[in-house]
Amino acid sequence: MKTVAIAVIIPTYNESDNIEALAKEILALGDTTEIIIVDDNSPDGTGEIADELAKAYRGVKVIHRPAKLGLGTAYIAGFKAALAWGADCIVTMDADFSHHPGYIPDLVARSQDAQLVIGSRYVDGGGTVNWGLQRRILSRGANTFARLVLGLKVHDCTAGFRCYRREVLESIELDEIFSDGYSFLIEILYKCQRRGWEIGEAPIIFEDRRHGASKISRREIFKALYTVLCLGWERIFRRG
Ligand SMILES: Nc1nc2c(ncn2[C@@H]2O[C@H](COP(=O)(O)OP(=O)(O)OP(=O)(O)O)[C@@H](O)[C@H]2O)c(=O)[nH]1
Ligand SMILES: [Mg+2]
Repeated sequence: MKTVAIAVIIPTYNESDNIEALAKEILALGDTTEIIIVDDNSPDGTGEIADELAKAYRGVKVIHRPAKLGLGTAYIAGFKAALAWGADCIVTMDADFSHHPGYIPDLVARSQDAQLVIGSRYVDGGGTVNWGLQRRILSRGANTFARLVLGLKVHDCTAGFRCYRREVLESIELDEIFSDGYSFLIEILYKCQRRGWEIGEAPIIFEDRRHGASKISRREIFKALYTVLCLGWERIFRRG
């Protein structure tokens, strides 16, 4: 079988306690994997740690951006670099160990049958641990809302642990995506479904972050709500 070139994109903002251990676990998965860290000038020195990793390991690349420009645009920068590098599969994941690297081989294997595979908390065998009631309600509510308004078929629309086949990203005008933050995940999923790509879900257990603080603000939640409503509006007027 042809070897699959895998790029793993990790957006980081203040992940100095996580990034080194995570990168080492991913590198241990095999030498066809390239890690692309997209750091937004983290004040805690994550970018410098990433540079050290890039010096020590051929499979690590770093994209430095001047300031916190948002999760969505960080993914886009990573996607462009991964496509230019020649990746067949592009995996996205958080830096905080909520997305365990041990699931990467399963996501990649399933991407032979579905062009986009979501590491899903909301299918049989998936779930969350150490999540408070408020967090559970927020996540479930966001998913139900996005599914209803946009007709999304997958059960975990806000998951950041994904494996995209190269052709999926090539089919989307990345620069036309208007979400710069967390709602990027819903917007690109919606575009993938509209393009007719096969989208699968693989169960994952999502663990609360090991170190550091969450970057989801109230503002990001309202922006996500707004994005879903805008896309829903567009869906009504551009049916089909
Ligand atoms: N480059 C970049 N990375 C970001 C930005 N915002 C968040 N991140 C990273 O994106 C990933 C997801 O952010 P988190 O704060 O962990 O969000 P979350 O996992 O949905 O929330 P928690 O469960 O509370 O951790 C982490 O690796 C962050 O460091 C950003 O503006 N720029
Ligand atoms: Mg997280």
